[in-house]
Amino acid sequence: MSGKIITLTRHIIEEQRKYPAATGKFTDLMNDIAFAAKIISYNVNKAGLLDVLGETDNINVQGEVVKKLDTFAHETMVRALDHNGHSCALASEEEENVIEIPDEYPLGKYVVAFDPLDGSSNIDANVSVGTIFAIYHRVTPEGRPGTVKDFLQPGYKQVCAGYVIYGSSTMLVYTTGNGVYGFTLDPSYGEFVLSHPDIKTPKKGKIYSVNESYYGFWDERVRQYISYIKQVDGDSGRPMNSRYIGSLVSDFHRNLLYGGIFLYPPSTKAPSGKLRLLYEANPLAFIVEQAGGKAIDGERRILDIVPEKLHQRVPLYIGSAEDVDLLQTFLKGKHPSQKAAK
Ligand code: AHM
Ligand code: MG
Repeated sequence: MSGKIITLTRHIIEEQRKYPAATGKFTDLMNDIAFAAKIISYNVNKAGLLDVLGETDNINVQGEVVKKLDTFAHETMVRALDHNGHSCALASEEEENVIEIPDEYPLGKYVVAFDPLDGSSNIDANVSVGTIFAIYHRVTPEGRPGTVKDFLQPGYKQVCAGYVIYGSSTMLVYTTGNGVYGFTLDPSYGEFVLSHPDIKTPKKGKIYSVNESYYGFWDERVRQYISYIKQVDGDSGRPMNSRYIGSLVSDFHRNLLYGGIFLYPPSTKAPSGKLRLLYEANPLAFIVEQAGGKAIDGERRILDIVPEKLHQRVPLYIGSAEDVDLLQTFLKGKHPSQKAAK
């Protein structure tokens, strides 16, 4: 053991030193996200104790009932990020419009889009939930508040993407395009400590994660793929193993470490799927690609999609490269087993 403890702050500072033009603003911004994550983590962990569970009367922009902890996580992120002069606007799953920086605070060169507490419908059952974030450079002129235009950039332009998973331990995983790094929160001294350096996802995995109750609402080709990976054929490693928590960060995190594929296909009920491009699909796509995996919407690379709306939904197929490739072969109708079925 080297005895070297690398905290998140140290890691970011050392990474930023590689860029002589770095101003320190990005380091500040990441520290603010980490601070928010610690507060959210603390509150998620004691949720049942503090009577913070249960539903508020509000309906969010997606038409879903907002849990109290969603609201808390949203407010925590906004309060942590709005005053340090690194951002010119924020966007949250819980807020229909772009969140402006209050007049009394300086404006910065970044925008941050986030899902403050993803998977929150599972919280009452103690299932792991997460915060997902994506950071971009603004594209509108400096000195003025940011606008929605700053957020409607394709995912490959992300400066940084990450998530925090509030699980059996709290972990922050992020990339700036130089590999994927995971930090585990040490609750005794409140620091994120590097525990997973340079995460790589297996080229091929064993796990598939999808809400199979929608089977009857999917396109035939998606059904054919799912039927195929469930067939018994030891030589090709089938059947694959089904794992679905219904909490994106948890499903994604497990598959990132173990290998496999997560699917949220379009259906006749939800023609664009359910997940949101800006603060769910894009950040996870950036991370998976940096870990050697792939993410597509069925036809396109997720990171190439130019968003049209802040809360745009997108079908998502994400995971190990070979598993995503196989799925794509099915979506194109080009797998030999599909011809045999005709
Ligand atoms: P949320 O952002 O309202 O929490 O919804 C997103 C969640 C994801 O975490 C998860 O992957 C998905 O919804 C599960 O959806 P479904 O219940 O349709 O399988
Ligand atoms: Mg969400």
